[in-house]
Amino acid sequence: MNIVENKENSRIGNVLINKGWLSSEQLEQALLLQRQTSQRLGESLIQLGYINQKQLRKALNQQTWSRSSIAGVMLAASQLFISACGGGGSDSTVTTQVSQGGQTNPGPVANSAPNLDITSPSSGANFSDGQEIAFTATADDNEDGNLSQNVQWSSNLDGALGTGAELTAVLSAGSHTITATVTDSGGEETSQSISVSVNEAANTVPQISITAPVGGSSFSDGQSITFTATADDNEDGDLSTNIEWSSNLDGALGTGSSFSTVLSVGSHTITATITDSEGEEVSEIIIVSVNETINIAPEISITAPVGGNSFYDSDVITFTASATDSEDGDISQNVIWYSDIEGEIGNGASINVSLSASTHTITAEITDSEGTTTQTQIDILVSATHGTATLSWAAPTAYTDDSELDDLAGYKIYYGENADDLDQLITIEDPNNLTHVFEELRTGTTYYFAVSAYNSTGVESRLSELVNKDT
Ligand SMILES: [Ca+2]
Ligand SMILES: [Ca+2]
Ligand SMILES: [Ca+2]
Repeated sequence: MNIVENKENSRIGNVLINKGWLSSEQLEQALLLQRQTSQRLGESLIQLGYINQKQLRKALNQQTWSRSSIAGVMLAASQLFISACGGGGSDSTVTTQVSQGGQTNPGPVANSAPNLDITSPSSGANFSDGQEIAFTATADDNEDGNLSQNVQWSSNLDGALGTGAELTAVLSAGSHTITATVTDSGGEETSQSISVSVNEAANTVPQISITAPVGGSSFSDGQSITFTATADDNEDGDLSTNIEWSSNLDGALGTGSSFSTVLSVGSHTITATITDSEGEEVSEIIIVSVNETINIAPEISITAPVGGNSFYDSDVITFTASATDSEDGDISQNVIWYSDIEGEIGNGASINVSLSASTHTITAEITDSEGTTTQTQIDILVSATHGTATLSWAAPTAYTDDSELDDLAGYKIYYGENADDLDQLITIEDPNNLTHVFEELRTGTTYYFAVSAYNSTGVESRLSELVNKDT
């Protein structure tokens, strides 16, 4: 069939082109359709709408080699070339049929066109951008044998691809008509076309990851915060240096994979954004808090005395405290001391003080530079202490004029802490009592004592000589 067809094709095609009814491009398309459908060229031309049956008949009538017989057959059948072929598979069969129409000349035995078969890829195959595509074809020819190495490949988009039975090519993105063509030594050419699609590779969005700080982190006012992120892209590679950072409170923060800055107080939504070369943008968000600086209260402890200890009011008690502050350090020297009984009793890390007899709640108080005060308390018991003195004297027996003293009524004891001012008095209303014990004297002092006697009429003697006692 091919032999006959090709012979017919070239001649009918040329006739139609010469008549201006067909372009060479249309003829090429019709030949492609014919090969893919195994129909006759005339059928393909009519199916494609390039010519009508009338034009075809006229063209056939001009064929020199079998004009009359073909015309006769044509008139007898609607499917012209199926009838003309008669199902025969060789040139000679056609020639015989033609000769039945009265043509006695068998005609020249023409060179037959080569056969061509694209074996790979299959028509309609899809490939991705940049993918290497293997093209293979086989071609043989009755006269020339294997012509596979002569197959020439071309793309309607990319032009000539090369020559050979096997070819590898990377095609541009798009829908290609790939045509393989082989020409035999007689100049007969056979082509086959397939369509393949090369899909534009889709751009992928970049990826971004904030590595610091951890989302939800809190910072203090004024603290420098380091932000770090990585960004990469399938197409563009590492894009980390292009990361753009912003805060919903503070606006743009900077650009790059890592930087440090101080944020205003508040809850910040931090956005790191990367944009690839195709304009695809991806962001990651974290929330960080910046807190108002919180002053930490100072700490204080009373190191001496131990709470619950007992003292005498005569004791000098040493109070010691330790006070520290996160912000201010050791501020023990600022401790202020109070007694609930006596009020403020001193200030400093250590004080020495005597307290009145009572149960005292001692408060040590410290205030830091931010005005925050901390107190600590202990209770101590201060007991009163009393000096004692026992005073004894002899009873007088005579008045100063040596007359008998027979109405002695008692004694008066004058005493005090000042020898010149015995400001206290005890009256002993018993002339036979010659001793008195003092139990309520203040300790730590010197008391002075003198005694007088008085008679029943209240007349008092001179004072005895002064005696003293250290308590
Ligand atoms: Ca040939
Ligand atoms: Ca990309
Ligand atoms: Ca503080």
